[in-house]
Amino acid sequence: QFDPQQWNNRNTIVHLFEWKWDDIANECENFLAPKGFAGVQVSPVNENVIVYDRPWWERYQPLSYKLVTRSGNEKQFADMVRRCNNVGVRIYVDVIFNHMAADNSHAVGTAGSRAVPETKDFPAVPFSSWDFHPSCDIYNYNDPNQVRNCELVGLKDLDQGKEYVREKIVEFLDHLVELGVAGFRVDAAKHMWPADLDVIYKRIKNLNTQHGFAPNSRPFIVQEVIDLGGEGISKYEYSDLGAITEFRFSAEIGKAFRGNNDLKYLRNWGEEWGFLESHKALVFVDNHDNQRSHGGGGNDILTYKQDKNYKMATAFTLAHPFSITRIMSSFAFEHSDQGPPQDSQGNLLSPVIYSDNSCGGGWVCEHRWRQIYNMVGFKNQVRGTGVNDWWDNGKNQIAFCRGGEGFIAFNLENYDLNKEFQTCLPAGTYCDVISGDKNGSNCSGKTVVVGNGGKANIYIGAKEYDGVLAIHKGSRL
Ligand code: AAO
Repeated sequence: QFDPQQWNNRNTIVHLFEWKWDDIANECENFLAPKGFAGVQVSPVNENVIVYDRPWWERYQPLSYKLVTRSGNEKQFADMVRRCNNVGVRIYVDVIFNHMAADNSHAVGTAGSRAVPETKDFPAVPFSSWDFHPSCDIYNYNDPNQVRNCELVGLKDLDQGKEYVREKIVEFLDHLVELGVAGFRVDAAKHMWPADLDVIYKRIKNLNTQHGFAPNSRPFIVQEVIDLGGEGISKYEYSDLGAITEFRFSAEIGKAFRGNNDLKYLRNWGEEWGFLESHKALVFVDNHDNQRSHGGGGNDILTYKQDKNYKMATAFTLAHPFSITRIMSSFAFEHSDQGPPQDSQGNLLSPVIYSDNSCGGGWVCEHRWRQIYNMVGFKNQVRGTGVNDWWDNGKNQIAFCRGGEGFIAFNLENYDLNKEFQTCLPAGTYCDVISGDKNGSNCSGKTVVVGNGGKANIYIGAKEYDGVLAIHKGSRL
C-alpha cells in the first residue's frame, strides 16, 4: 500500500484544498495533466456537520458516509474521478474514520442528515454509543492509550476494534475504490491503534481495473501521523502499514529556507535527517493545518505568505529525489478558522483562472505558480537520476545536478551568486524555468549558455524576484 499508483511520466500530488469536484475535473484536464502532475488529494468527500460561519474545519466532523459535501455530490465526485483518471491524474481522498462530529446542539449535515453527537447517535450510518470509546479528553500526548482511546478536540472517538465499526469503514473505503480513487490520506491515524488499521487496510478492495489500474493493485495509503520526536507514539509504529506524512521534513525545510539553518547542511538531505525511508514518506513544505498553526511543525513552517522563501523550499523539494511529494494549494486566509471562498449562502466559489495561469477569487493556487509547476516538469525530466556535483559556499548558496538531466542553484544570501558551474548538461542554450517559460525556441525568462564540458555562468542576484535558477534537458532552446 506504498505505491501511489501514478503514471510513470508524472509526479507530485497537489492538495486542492476545499475545491469543488467539477472544478477539479476541469483542472485535471486543462492544467494538471499537461503540466505533468500525478494526482490530487481532495478534501473530505463524505457528509460533515454544518458549522455556523462555515469554517474549513467543519469537513473534519463526519455525520455519515454519504458522498455529499460543499464540494459536490456523489455523481459529481464519480465524474471527476473518471475524468481525472482518463488524463492520468490520480485521486486520493482525505478519509476521516477516527471519529465523528463533536457536540453540537443542532447537528445537521451537508446531505441533510441529523445526528445527536452528545449521545453518540449518528443514525445516517448508523452508529450508536456502542460503537465509540467512552468520552475522555486528550491532554497528554505521551500516553498512547489516551491519544488513541480519548477524543481528539472533543470529536466522538470511534472504536475501530469493534467488528461493526470496521465493516462500516471498509464499506465506505470500498465504495470510493469502486468509484476509481487511487488511495487515501488517513486523517488522525495516530489516534487509532496500528493493529486495527492493519485489519482495515488489508480488507479494502483492490483498485478498480476499469479505471486503468493493473489487476491486484492495492490502494495507496498515507497516514497522518505527526511525529516530531519526544511523544509517546512513533511514526515507526505505522510505517509498515502504509506511507506516512513526514512532518519532520516540513519543519526542517522551513527552518532551512527561512535562513535558520544553513542550506549547506542539505547536502545529505533524506533519511540521515531522521526522515522515513524515501518510499514511505509523503513530504510537503506546508499542509492545510500547519500553514495556519494547527497540527505539528512549529513556527518555522513556510507558506504562500513568505512567497520567495516558499518557492525556494518548494523548488528544493521537487529538485531532490527524496520521497513522494505533495504541493499545498490554498485559499487566502487572514485568521485560522476562516472558511474557503463562498457566497452568502455558504456555497463554495470556483477559482478564477487568469491567462497567466494564476488564480484569483480568494484562491492562491500555489500549484499554478510558474516556479512551482515548472519544477514538477523538472522532476519528471530528471526521473531516475541521483544528486551529483553538489556545491555550496559554506553557507546559504547551493547548487547540484541531477545526473546529466538537470541543474539547479539557490541563493539565500544577501549578496549575489555569480559563478561558473558544472551543469552536467550538453552544450546549448537553456531556459531557466523559474524566471520564465520555454515556448518553442523562445524563453520568457533568463537564459543560460552551457559550453562544451557542461560549464556555464550562473547568476542569481540577491534582490531578484526569485532565489532559484533551474535548467534541464527539456528546457533547451
Ligand atoms: C474544531 C475546533 C475545536 C473544537 C473541535 C470540536 O477548532 O476548537 O474543539 O472542532 O468541536 C481540524 C481542525 C480542528 C477542528 C477539527 C474538527 O484542525 O481545529 O476542531 O478539524 O472540526 C493533532 C492530531 C492531528 C490533527 C491535528 C489538528 O494528531 O491528527 O491535531 N490533524 C487532523 C487534520 C485536521 C483536523 C483533524 C485531524 C480532526 O489534519 O485538519 O482538525 O479530524 C501535537 C501532536 C499532534 C497534534 C498537535 C495539535 O503537535 O503531536 O499529534 O495534532 O499537537 O495539537 C509542535 C510539536 C508538535 C505538536 C505541535 C502542536 O509543533 O512539535 O508535536 O507543536 O502542539
